[in-house]
Amino acid sequence: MATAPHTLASLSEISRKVADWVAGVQELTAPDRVHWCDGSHAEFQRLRGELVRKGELVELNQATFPGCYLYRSDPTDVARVEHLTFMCTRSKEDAGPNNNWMEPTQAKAKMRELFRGSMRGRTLYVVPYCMGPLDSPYSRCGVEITDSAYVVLNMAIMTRMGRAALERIATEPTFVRGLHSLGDLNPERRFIMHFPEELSIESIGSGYGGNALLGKKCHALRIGSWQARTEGWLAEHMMIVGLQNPRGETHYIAAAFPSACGKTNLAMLIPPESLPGWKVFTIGDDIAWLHPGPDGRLWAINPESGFFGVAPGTNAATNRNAYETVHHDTIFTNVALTADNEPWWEGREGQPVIDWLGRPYDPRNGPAAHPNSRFTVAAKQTPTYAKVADSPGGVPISALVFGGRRRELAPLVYEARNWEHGVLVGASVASETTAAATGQVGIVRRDPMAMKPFCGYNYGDYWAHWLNIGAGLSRPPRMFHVNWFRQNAAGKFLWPGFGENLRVLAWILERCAGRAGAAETAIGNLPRAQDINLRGLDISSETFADLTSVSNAAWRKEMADIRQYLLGFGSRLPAAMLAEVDEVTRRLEV
Ligand code: SAT
Ligand code: MN
Repeated sequence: MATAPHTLASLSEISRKVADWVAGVQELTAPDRVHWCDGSHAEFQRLRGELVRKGELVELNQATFPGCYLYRSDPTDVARVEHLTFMCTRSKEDAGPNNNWMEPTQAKAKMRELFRGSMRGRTLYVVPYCMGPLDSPYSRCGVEITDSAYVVLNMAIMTRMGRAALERIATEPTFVRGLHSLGDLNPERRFIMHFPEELSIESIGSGYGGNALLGKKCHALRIGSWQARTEGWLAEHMMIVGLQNPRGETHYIAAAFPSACGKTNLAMLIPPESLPGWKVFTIGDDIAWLHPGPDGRLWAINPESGFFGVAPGTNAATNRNAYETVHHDTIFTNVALTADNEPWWEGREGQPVIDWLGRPYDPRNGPAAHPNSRFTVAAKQTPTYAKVADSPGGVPISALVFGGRRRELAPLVYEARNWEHGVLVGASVASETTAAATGQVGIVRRDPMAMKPFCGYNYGDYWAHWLNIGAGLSRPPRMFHVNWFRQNAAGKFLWPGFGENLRVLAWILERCAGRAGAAETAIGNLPRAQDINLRGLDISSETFADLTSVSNAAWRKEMADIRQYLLGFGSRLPAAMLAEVDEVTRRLEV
C-alpha cells in the first residue's frame, strides 16, 4: 500500500502558546538567531561539532573514548549556588524558612533587566522536553529557552527532548517555562528564580549543572514538588533501583541522599562475589516522582533519561558500571586530562598532565579534576539500565530509604516503626555538605529528605503532604534510614560501602517481606548480626556492634535538636511531627 508523503509541521507551528512565549523572550533578549530543537541525532552532532570548532568543547581520545568530549566551565561557575536560588511565591510563608524568598513582581523586574539584550550575538535555543517517559501520565513537560549550546547538549541527554515533547506540550493545558541565559557569568549577576504559582523558572549568570539544566533541580524538584503537592504525588531527590534476590523476586527501592553522597553508585551497585544470585537494575540516580497507584502502593518513575554524575572517585572498584558507561558518548565537565588525551579525575588510574582549568598539572594547585567535576551520559548506556525504567506506569516501591553522610550517631541502618515515624526519620536527616554546592564542605547540616536545596515550598507544608500521602496508601512502602559513612574514633570508616551495601538493602527487603529479624530500639528497628548476611565480609563483631550501636544519651540530645529545628517551621509544622518526636523521646527515656 502506498503511503502519502507527509511533511512534518515546522516546530514553531506545533504549539501556539510556546511560540508566543518564545516571541516575547526573543524581543527581550535580542538574540541573533532562534533555533528550535528537534532532538535528532543529527542536530546533536551538529551542535557538538560547532562547539568543538569554537574551542568550547575539547575532543577526547576518540580511539579509547569515542564520542567523548570535555567542557570547561567558567572557573567561578562550578557548582549549584544555593544562596542565589530563590522561591518567589506571593506569600513568604509559602516558601518557608527553608528557602530564600523574593517577592515575585520584584524578582521579575530584576530579572527583566538582567535578561534585556542578554542574548545579543548569540543563538536562542528552544528546548522542549518531557520529564519522564513520553507516554507516561506521570510525566510533566517543559520548555527551556537557553543561549548555551552546552546546555542544549546536556538537556538532550538528561531529558526526552525535541519534537515529540513539543507535540505532547501542544495537547496539555500547562508546561513549565524555563528561561536561561549565560548572561555575563558574573556571580554578582547570577540568580536562579522560581515562580511556582505560574510554573516558571528564570536563571541567569551560570552555565553549570543544576543552575542551568532547568529540567533537573529547578523543574523536576523545586517546581515539581509544588506541582506534586497540588496534584497529590511526591517529587523527591531519590535514586531508584530494582533488586532481584536469588529466589528470583524483584523489588524496587527509592533512596534519598544529599548531592554527592552515593546515589549514583547505589543505583548501579555491583553485587559482591560473596552474594551470588543477586541482580541489580538501575532505574534512576537522582530524582524519583512517586505516585499513589490504584493498588494502594507507591509507584515511581525517573523523570530523567541521563546521569549527571560526580566523576571523582569513580573507578572500576567503586562503580564499574558507571566507569564503563562513561567510556563512550559522554560529556565531561571540569575533569583533568592525561598525556593520551583521556579524561582523568582523582581515584582513576593513570596520571593527569592538564588540570581542570587547562593548566599543566601541578599538585600544589590542588586536585587535578574539580571535586564537583561531572559526567553527563545517557541512562540507556548503563549495562544495568532496566527496561522498566521506560515503562509509563513506573515501578512499585517496596521501601523508601533516607540517609546522609554522618561520621557519628546514625547507625548503619534502622527501620521506622510506621509511615508517620518514617516521615520524622526523613525529616531528621542531617549530612555533611559536599562540593555539589558552593560553600564550605564537611559541615553537618539538617537536610530533611535530602531536599533542603530543592523543596519548592515550606517544609512544614511538605511534611503535612507526606503524612497525607501515607494516609492514602493501603500498602505503603516501609521506611528506613542508612548511614554508610560512620567512622570510629580514629576516623576510619566502619563499613566498606559500595557493593557491600547490598547486604543492607537485602535486609531491608527481607524486613519488607516479613522474613528478617531485628532488635527494637528507641529510634527504630536495627539488624542484629544474625539478622543480616555478613558472610564473606571481613568485619569483626565489635565493628558491627559499633555500626549498630545506639547511644540513648546522644540521641536524646539529637531529638532535642530536631524538636528545636522543627519548631522553626511554626504554625506550618503538622502536630503529628511533634507527637512523633515526643514518642521517640519517651522511648529514649526508658
Ligand atoms: O544540582 S546538580 O545537578 O548540579 C548536581 C547535584 O547537586 O545533585
Ligand atoms: Mn542530586
